Amino acid sequence: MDTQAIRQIAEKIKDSTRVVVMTGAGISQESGVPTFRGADGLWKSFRAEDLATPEAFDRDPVLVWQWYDWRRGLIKPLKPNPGHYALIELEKRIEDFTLVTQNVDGLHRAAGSKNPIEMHGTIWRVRCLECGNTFENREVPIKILPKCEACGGLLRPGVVWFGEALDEKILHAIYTCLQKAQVMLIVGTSGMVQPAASFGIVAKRAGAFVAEVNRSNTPQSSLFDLSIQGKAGELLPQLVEQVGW
Ligand code: BV8
Ligand code: ZN
Repeated sequence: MDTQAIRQIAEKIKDSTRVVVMTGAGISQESGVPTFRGADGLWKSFRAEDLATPEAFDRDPVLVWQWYDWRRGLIKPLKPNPGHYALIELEKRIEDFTLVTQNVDGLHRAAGSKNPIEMHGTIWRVRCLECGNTFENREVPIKILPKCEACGGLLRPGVVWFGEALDEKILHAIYTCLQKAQVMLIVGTSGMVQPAASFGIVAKRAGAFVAEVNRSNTPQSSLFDLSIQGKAGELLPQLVEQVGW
């Protein structure tokens, strides 16, 4: 455990009022949610291009819904882990704290995060392709193919697929907080998916101290001020303790 590095980040956080944290699938791994590209990867038996795209849904909505239904069933009983809860502590104590997550599992909200920016949406919301109605749906299993109660139209998962643009307002909010951040933590992401993968550099160029928390080195590790290796569920609570509020 790199205590020196944790101490260094803790000092930066202690002296800051504007902190942004971005998380990826790695922060949910210790809750039992398979990551996307790791050995236990969700993608293991499927390729992203096969399922998490609008073309795939047009081609075979039943297969795509079977995959999401399987993931929802997997995630439903899972609980946040100490890594999620450590971020709640930061949220409580830092004047201007923003949590951005690539994850669609809903575990940050379940842990009590007040206003996580779920930039890729959430697996617990659905959207009607006919009337655009979006609403929460936690049915497991979900009836395939699910239909809109309002208009009978086909529902799709309320997530952002590859090849789909992110919500403009969400992107604007993210870039605004990246521009003013004094510290950015990047937790549990392989840095493979854009535009999320560029956020660390955007914050760094705007003057933030950027630290990566990941079980292993990533292609981006050398771009940041610090990169500490270890499990988010262990390192983040240590970091909060080190700040010593
Ligand atoms: C867009 C929702 C433009 C769906 C997801 C070529 C170059 C650049 C970009 C592109 C390109 N070709 C295509 C693109 C664009 C594409 C993209 O980036 N593709 C990649 C694959 C190359 N991006 C898009 O399409 C985005 N939209 O660009 O729009 C546009 C503009 C106008 C008009 C039209 C289009 C939209 C991308 C959103 C995709 N949706 N999710 C769903 O989940 O079903 S992305 C998906 O990947 C998840 O959200 C996930 O969170 C995310 C990123 O993965 P990670 O979170 O990093 O997970 P991964 O498994 O990879 O890594 C886990 C990490 O955790 C590892 O590093 C591991 O070491 C670590 N770890 C594991 N355990 C722990 C741990 N760390 C700490 N503790 C632990 N215990
Ligand atoms: Zn509808």
